[in-house]
Amino acid sequence: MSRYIVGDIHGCYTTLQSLLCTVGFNPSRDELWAVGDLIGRGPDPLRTLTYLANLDNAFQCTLGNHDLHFLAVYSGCQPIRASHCTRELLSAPNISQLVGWLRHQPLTLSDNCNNLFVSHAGIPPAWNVHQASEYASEVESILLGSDWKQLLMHMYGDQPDKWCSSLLGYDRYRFIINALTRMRYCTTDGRLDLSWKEPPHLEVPANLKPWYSFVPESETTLFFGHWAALCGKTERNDIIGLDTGCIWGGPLTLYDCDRQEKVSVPSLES
Ligand SMILES: [Mn+2]
Repeated sequence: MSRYIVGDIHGCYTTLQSLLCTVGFNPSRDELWAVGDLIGRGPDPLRTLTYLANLDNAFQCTLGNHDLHFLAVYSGCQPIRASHCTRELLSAPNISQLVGWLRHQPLTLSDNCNNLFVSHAGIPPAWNVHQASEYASEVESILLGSDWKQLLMHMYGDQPDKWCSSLLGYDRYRFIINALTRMRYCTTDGRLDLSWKEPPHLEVPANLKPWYSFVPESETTLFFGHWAALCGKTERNDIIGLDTGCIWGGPLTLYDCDRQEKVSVPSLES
């Protein structure tokens, strides 16, 4: 059994197949994990979701901001945007099964035996990986329950930007979702900055640092996607960025957990 963790797929089905073929992925033997943003902007969301859902137990993922946004569009909380390329998916005959499957996906994944942790964006300064999983599960249970559409309706917005364990209701869930699916930079006083997207080697305001620079070194390896402009470069061996911007013409990348190395293929989407 091999485990592979793939970066942001964004509906790039053809490139995904090329990458899985390159590493010899076999769903009857191997496991595929994904950091989220399975769909959104890319050309083949229907084929991508159908393929991944049909992998059954051979596949696990964390939800990304685009996956949650798609659920919000499906449930009527947000308008359809042509640039997100989800119109065909919304009218697919199997859409209610696919939406049900998506709602069952978590915001974090971990393997405590192998010290692996995955979330779409990372973890904010105030949390360790155990807290991140615990807070994620609060949102996951709402997403599975009867109030899931209300959650999606209230998830938009950048506030509150600082964690406090006494946060309640949609403010609490919004912070958890923003931290785990949208964060890139945090301020030196521990707030999420959800506006700055440039990579850290370019000029960045002095009070902003990439979220991972607040993470103490530990035995756990953190995997994330979301930040295409980083091209996977974090300067940390224990923090592995996997979004290499497939949707912007860059490669699609996965991490081979056995060999402990990244494998990339060029984008095949037009
Ligand atoms: Mn994202």
